Amino acid sequence: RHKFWETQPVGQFKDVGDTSLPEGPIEPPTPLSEVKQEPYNLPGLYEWITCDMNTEEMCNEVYTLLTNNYVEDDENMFRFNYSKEFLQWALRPPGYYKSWHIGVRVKTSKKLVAFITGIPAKIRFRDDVVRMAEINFLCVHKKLRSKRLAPVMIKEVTRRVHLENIWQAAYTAGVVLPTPITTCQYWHRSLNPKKLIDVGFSRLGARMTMSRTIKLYKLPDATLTPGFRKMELHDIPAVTRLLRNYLSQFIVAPDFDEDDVQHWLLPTENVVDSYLVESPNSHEITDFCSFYTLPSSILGNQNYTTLKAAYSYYNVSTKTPLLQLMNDALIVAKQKDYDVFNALDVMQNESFLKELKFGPGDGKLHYYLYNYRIRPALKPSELGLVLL
Ligand code: YNC
Ligand code: MG
Repeated sequence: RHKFWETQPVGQFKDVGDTSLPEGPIEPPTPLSEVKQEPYNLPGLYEWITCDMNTEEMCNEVYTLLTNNYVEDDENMFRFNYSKEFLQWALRPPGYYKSWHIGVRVKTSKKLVAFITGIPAKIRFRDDVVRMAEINFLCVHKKLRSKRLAPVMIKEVTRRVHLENIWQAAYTAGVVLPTPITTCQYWHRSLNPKKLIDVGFSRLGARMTMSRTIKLYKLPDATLTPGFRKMELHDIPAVTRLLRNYLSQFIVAPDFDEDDVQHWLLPTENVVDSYLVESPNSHEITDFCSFYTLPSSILGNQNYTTLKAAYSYYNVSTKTPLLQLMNDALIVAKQKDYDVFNALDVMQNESFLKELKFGPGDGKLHYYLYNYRIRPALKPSELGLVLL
């Protein structure tokens, strides 16, 4: 059934429930001298390129490919519209490898028609911290689909990851592949219900009018928690301590150091927003919340072209109840004119979703590890990892 995935070192469906298989790497690393030195073969009309995401031109080309060809919902009403600033942030974390930003061009026209990326990350599974690649932005132009280009893209990024002596990877997908470590659900909290209904993102509930719906989702004009403020550069050590301690309770989570926190959590306009609670008396940093900005193009609507969405990222509560913290996150997102606030049911998110009027979405998100077996599958609440 999965002609490609059956050949890869991933948990296979036939092995689900086989308790004799050990957790950890499925295949041992091979000596670097045995890693294939030349790129995989592409069909003759195409060529590999390494994408330099530092240049404006390359960013524009990648942005255009993804804007027109990346992930859509099941009904093809919306398509992710990652901004250029977001792509530069997502693809250039501390220690990134340019060689892991891989494009495929048409030889004659030079048009970019496919893309896949990796970034380095340290991911902890139970007590073991493993150097991994996080694989994202796999995209094949709509006109080149179903030609088995994706397996070549995946093999090529794997080869380039191996060349850096890294043998494991983490990735998410909306499709079921062999085999998810967990399956999460998206939840959506309307901030601008009228627009969401107008564009077909949500529907007016039974026995609901538009004015009752608007009232239902209304939020205070200002945040409620004393000491709630935007994260700043000098907060990095305190936020790193808070986050490391919090993430230690999950079975799978990133192992962030201060450089990672600076990159992934220090606010970047229209990319990532982070807030914290500084105790008005002790000045201690007790709580933290963050979200990233990922708009979607609205396909074929007369009145609107983009949906402005915030995605819950990492949140930590020690003193302020998580529910109250996330209510303040909703309030700032509303102030900043987001239409919807999305969250997965990972970490402790279940504790606030229903009460804060999030509704379940129809999309599922499956999490995977490459060349690393874990048994049995996790509950979403045991996962402390959010990929972009
Ligand atoms: C997918 N999303 O099952 P089998 S998520 C992985 N992730 O193989 P073809 C996928 N594999 O089943 P198309 C996949 N989608 O026969 C499909 N596949 O074994 C598998 N969409 O290839 C599929 N972006 O080229 C099948 O299919 C084989 O032309 C079929 O291309 C697929 O970024 C795709 O959803 C997704 O652009 C590129 O549909 C195309 O359809 C497309 O004939 C819209 O491929 C955008 C979209 C995916 C977003 C993402 C994570 C990707 C993870 C890749 C796996 C990484 C493994 C770890 C590598 C490093 C290892 C180290 C160390
Ligand atoms: Mg193809």
